[in-house]
Formats: sequence, structure tokens, C-alpha cells
Amino acid sequence: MSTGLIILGCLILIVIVVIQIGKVTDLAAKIRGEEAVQYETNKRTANYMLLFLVGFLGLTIWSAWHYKNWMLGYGPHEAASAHGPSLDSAFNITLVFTGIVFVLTHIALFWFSYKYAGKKGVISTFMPHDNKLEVIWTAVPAVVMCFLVIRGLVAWNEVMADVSSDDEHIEIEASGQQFLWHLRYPGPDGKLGTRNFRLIKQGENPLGQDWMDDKNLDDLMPSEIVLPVGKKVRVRITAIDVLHSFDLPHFRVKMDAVPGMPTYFVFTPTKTTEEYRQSLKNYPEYQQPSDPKDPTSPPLWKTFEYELACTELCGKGHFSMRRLVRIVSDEEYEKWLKDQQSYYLSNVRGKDFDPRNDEVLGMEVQQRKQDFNTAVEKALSATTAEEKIIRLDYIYYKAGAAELDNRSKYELDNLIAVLNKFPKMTIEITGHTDSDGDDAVNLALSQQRARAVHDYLLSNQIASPRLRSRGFGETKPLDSNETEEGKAKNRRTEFQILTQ
Ligand SMILES: [Cu+2]
Repeated sequence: MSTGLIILGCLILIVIVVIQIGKVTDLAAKIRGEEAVQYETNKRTANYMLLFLVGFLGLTIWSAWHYKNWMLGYGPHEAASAHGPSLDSAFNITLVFTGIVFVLTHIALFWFSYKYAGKKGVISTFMPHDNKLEVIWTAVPAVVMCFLVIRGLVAWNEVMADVSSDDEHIEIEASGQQFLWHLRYPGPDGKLGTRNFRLIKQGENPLGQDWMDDKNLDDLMPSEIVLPVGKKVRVRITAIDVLHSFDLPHFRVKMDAVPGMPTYFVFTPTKTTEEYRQSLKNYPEYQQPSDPKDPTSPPLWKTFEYELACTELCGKGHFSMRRLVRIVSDEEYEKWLKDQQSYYLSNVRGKDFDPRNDEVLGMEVQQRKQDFNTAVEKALSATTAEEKIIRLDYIYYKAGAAELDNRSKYELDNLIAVLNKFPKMTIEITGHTDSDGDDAVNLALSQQRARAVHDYLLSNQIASPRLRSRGFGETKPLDSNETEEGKAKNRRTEFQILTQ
């Protein structure tokens, strides 16, 4: 508010000054004769023109030189990607030509204004047309343009080449949304799962991934881009709401993110973050403290990070669309990749909105089998009866009944495999419930459930003398019956190895 008032005040003052000067000039002209004053003004203005030319060109060249170590393509800022140098050289060639034109036209502009300022008794030449001049100023720019366009096309074709089918590469995805980037990695299968915009739901499924597509189940959604140095990367670029632009300035990567029209960019990082920092280290500009207010803060080169930005003005939070990019060695990359969690398994699996809740997934079958066999091995080498009890975590019954759910098959198959492997093993299957409802009903239910498992094993050729079943109802809780979690733990089926 106060700034606005000050600006307004200044404007009013300037207007008053201009009016006053006009009055003074008028007065002076009347006293000394109009024409003489005019020529004097012309001469003064012409001198100013010359002064401005020298000052302006000098400052332009000085500032370009002074700040060159902060600019991409100069000083320490060589491109950190394989295609980068080609783009940088295209930019430099353009800069040389436009730079020459810039300097020459400015010298001509101001020199002519100086030289041909209005003088007493000098009349300008009348020249309506000159063929030679027109040919020169049409032909020279045309030739230069052709050269620049052809050079640009060569660079464009190199930069925009897609991966070929036998190219080894990593494919990742970046989706712009006001105001963040969703990053997606394909997970161990190396393939990104399919998406459908109709499935997009904030907080549940931000990208609209189709969970019925197995390729989606292992996809990762990390908060930063981590890539191994020297590997070709193809980035699939999409937008969810408005136009965004995927920009990795240090790698000379820039591509619009358009809703409804996937784009891509292929590049190969050639310098790790650490190598880039080392090259910055040699320049005094980057030896300054990273926090100007704290001289003890680490130098700028040490805190340098590559970054992903959005270069489409996409709304008021546009500036916050920043993500870190780290380029690391192969080993570091593999290690990082291993630490990442599948988005589906950590955010969707088992939730109300998981469409595959009534299904046991292939990867879960594998994992559960491993866990089961480990538990059995541990129990086999145990000495106390207590330690020979193994919980059957993945046996499901119809609600409030003893009928086995189809999903129980995998856990029961694991048990059958163990019984077949150890033909002398005998076991007791036990059922347990939480404390909700009538004691007698719970006891009966636990007996029936243990019996259901018993019968399933019988029907799979496990001899009857090897099996016993028993229900404990709510008498042996593992946890408190006050919480839902505790209750779920108490509703369980177990088996105990009696002889082995
Ligand atoms: Cu944006």
C-alpha cells in the first residue's frame, strides 16, 4: 500500500518536473530564438546517444562475462547428459550470430543518430529504393537462418530420438499436477502398469492406476528421482490437470506435460551429483557459504543438488513443483531401488478400496510360503511344546461360520506340503475366538473351525491318525479383547507339532 503511494507521488513529481522544464525551454526559446535552441538540443542529444552506446554495450558485455559461471553451458555448468553438448553447441552458434548482429546493429543505430543529427544548413538525401541494399539484407539473413535451422534440426533429431526396441534402458514416469510431480518407477518387473483417468481418486489412487493389472502392483512412487550414471533413461511425461513442463536444466531436458497426450524424453546422465559438485568446487562463486547469513554454513558446491522443475507457469503454486534428482553409481542405485516400497502394497493392499481384497496375489503366495516354511523349521528344532505351535495366519472363514474361504487354500497347501515332507509328523489343530458374544457359541465355533481344517487335510490324503483337532473358544487370548487389532489376533487357527 505504502509502496503504491510512494510510486504515485514520484509519478506526480516527474510530471511536474517535465512541465516546468517545458516552461523553461519555451521561455529560453523566446529569448534566444527558436531555431538556435533546437540545433543546440540536437547536438546535446547526439552526444548522449554516443555515450549511451558505449555504456550500454560495455555493460552488456561486462555482465555476460561477469555472470558466466552461473549460466548453464558456461564455466562449471557443462551439460550432465550425453545429448547436452549438442544442444549447448547449437545455442552457442546461435549466440555468436545473434551476438554479432546485436553489436553491429546497435553501433549503427546510435552512431547514425549521432552523425546525422539535424545541423544548420544540412539537408538529408532522398533515397526511396536501392536494389543492392535490399538484396544484401535479405540474402545474408536468409543464408544465416538456413544454416541455423539445419544445425538445429541435426541437434533436434539427436536429442529427440526415442529408444529402439533392443536398447537397454530404464523407463520412469513423471506426471505433473498442481503443484507437484508424481514420480513412478516400474518395480522389479521393469514395466509400468496401465492407467485409466476414470480411476483417479485423491488420496487413494492419484494416478488412476488399474490395480487389476499385475504390472501396477510392484510400481514404486518415490519422492525424488534417483538414476544410475551412464544408463539410458526414458521418461514418460503426463499431466493430470493443466499444462506443466518437465525440466531438468542440468541435463538439458525439457518437455511439455500435456493432459491427455503422453510425451517422452530420452537422456543418459553422464555425471553423478558428486562429480558435478567437484567441478563446481573449482570456481570461487561456489566457495561462498550456502547461507549468506551464516559464514560457517557449508559452501555452495557442497550443497548442490540436481533438480526437476516445472517450466510452465501452471498456477500460483508453480514454484513449489521442485523435486530432487540424484545421479549415483550403479550399486547405490540398486541399493536405493531395493529400499523402495511398492505403492500398492504399502498404500492400497487390504484397504477398503483395494479391488483385489478377495484375492491372494502371486507375490503374496510366494512370500507366505517362505514365511510358513521358516516358522515350521524353527518349530521343528524347538524343545518346548509351546514353541511347537505355529499360527496359520492366512486361513479365512466365512463371517461367523466355520466354512473355509477360497483364499485359505494357499496356507493349507503349505501345511499339506510340510506334512508330506515329514511323513511321521502328527499335529493338533486348534481354533480360537475373541471374547465377543456368547462363550458357548464361541467354543462351538472354534471347534468347528479347527475341524474344518482337519477335514480339508483328510480330503487331501493326510492319514487320519496324524491329525487331531480341538477348539478353545475365547479361553486363550493372545492379546487384549479391548481393541480391534487385539481381537483379530485372538481369532486364530493354529497347529501344534506333537511328534515329528
Ligand atoms: Cu507445473
